[in-house]
Amino acid sequence: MIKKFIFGTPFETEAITGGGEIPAVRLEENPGGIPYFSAAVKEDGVTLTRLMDEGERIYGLGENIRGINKRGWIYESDCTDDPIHTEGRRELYAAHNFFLTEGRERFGVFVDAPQKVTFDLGYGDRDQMKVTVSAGGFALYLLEGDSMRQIVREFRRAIGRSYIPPKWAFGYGQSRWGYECEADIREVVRRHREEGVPLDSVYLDIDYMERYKDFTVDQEKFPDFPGFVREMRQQKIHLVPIIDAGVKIEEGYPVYEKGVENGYFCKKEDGREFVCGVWPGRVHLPDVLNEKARAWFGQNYKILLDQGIDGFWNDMNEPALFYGEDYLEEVFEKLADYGRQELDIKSFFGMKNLVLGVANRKEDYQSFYHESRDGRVRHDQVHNLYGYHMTRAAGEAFDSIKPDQRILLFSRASYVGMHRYGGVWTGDNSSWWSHLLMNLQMMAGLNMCGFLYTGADLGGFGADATEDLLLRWLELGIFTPLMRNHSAKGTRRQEFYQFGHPEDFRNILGLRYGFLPYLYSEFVKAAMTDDMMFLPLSFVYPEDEAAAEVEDQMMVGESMMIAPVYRQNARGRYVYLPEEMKLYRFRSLTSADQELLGAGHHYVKAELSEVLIFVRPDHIVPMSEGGCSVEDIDASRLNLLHFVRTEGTYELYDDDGYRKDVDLESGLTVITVKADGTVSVSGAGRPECRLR
Ligand code: MIG
Repeated sequence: MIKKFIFGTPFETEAITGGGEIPAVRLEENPGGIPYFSAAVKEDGVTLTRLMDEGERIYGLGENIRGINKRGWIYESDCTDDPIHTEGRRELYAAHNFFLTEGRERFGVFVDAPQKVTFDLGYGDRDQMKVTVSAGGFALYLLEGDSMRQIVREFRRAIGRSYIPPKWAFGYGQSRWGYECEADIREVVRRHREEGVPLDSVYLDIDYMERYKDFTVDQEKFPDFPGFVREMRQQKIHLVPIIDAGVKIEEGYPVYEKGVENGYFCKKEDGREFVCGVWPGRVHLPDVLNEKARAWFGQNYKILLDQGIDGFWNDMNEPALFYGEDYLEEVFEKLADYGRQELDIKSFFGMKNLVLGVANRKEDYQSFYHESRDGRVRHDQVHNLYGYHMTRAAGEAFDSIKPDQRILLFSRASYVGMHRYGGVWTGDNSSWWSHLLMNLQMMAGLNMCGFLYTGADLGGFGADATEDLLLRWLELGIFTPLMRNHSAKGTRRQEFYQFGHPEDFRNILGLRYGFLPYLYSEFVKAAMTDDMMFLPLSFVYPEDEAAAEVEDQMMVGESMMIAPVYRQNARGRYVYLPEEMKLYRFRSLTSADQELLGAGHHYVKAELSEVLIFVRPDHIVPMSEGGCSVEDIDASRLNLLHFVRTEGTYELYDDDGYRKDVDLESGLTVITVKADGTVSVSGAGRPECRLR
């Protein structure tokens, strides 16, 4: 059951597809009409307040810091480029305004508002929930249902089907901000292939471009780019270039010139283009909220598609501003003043903060406009939609340019609705053990908000990784749909071959390719049925009070649970089993031991390069025999992990990995295992299945 409430004149975000059919109650006319909350309308926004009961738990809010249960902190939806993801942060790159609460009452809330929204979930007052939407109109949806999972499904149905990437995008990707030229990339590929460590993609960060200009390729570093893309494809490698939001201001650069000619960039109040600084130096921001500008920006991706590229990542689209040009001039004037003074404590910090304050400045976001379908709108009022519509620009263009082929696409900034066009990576995390755990915890919230194709920078982006951190992180990463090792310029390099034990990496990553049929099947099924692929234990075992408190384990699809090790020097960990399960402890794809564990708490051993999975009763996990790339996987021979007491059935989905018109029914193979060990297979494919 969905109920809709509106306040003022909400900006149409297009997060909800078909929202027009849901009758809406006007909050102004009926402020007491909203169940569960009391509403207070003030000039600077509307606050909804509600008393929580003691045991109430809150899930959702997508990409955010802290635990699976979000209670006890204050979160802000205000897409921000800030690479320090510590426990004190309130906002990251995304605005995922959906949460659900489970206590004496159970309901979901989606705040459809593109401006800043604050979710105080027991921060100001530990018993109170306060949702504040800053000035401007908004729509609010309340969802009720018999279970948390059902509420999520209902929400997901309302926001439309999640993006499905090509199958190769489930392979391992190696990335590094700092791969400069062909030779750097060849080296990455050669090392993986030589050591038999699987690899499907290498990412091109900003250095591939000519002076950081979108849709260009540096001719000196890549003299024959299409030829190089082909060479990589022959090695079964996909190159995935980055696209930044800002377009360099440079005479003779067609993207810039076309944009100016047609008025496709964001403008200031005086009608002149807003100028800010990002990697290319001075840039304009494409007005992706303007339909025509969006279509134009999207068509530019064709320049790279035509050279053989079939995947992209969109960056800096909060949008991140190193500085706004007008303000920078003021800053320089003030600095000149400081330069004439002898600095005391006050003036020194004044100067320091002045300089630090030029980036992502609130007033700069208030100084430019979009030409949306609903007319002119000031950026800060729709700030959280920018990354969404930039990615939508690409996604819509792909539909017209490549109607029959899935193109990989994911973004840094996002809003609910973007999940239909692409995935997200979770931005500039750090090589910290706490971020390994955070990666796991975020998965559920992201899934709830429609983001299924998602993952973190494995090994951590900022700071220096150690070998054990990377190994442990990959042991989680082999289950996340987006599986990419990425790191920042200036940090310790973290390709597997920077460390001394290639066999460990070969074994762990090899397992991903073993699990791939299952992971791909679970992913597509989740997308097609508006379901989650990563579920907190409490979503599957709602009656189990101990399961509700588990913050470091996750259900992955219908058959298995994972419990990664996220502490340095640990050689095992405690796990909680809501029911009896079969533990498979993998040392490699071909070597695993099995153990039956009863419901309850257990200490389980997990040496540094061992991967544990827990199979649920009467469930099956089909595994392939691996491969060094996704296309090498032999889907016709499967080994079944199984824990069958009476009978277990698994519906395995598979397809060619490219077709856009996914049809679940026609791609399903039904695999049944009986207690006596008989295996039967029917449906689409007829893989040869053996028990393991
Ligand atoms: O301000 O392109 O999150 O993945 O390597 C840094 C360089 C810009 C931020 C992205 C990161 C990428 C980096 N970018």
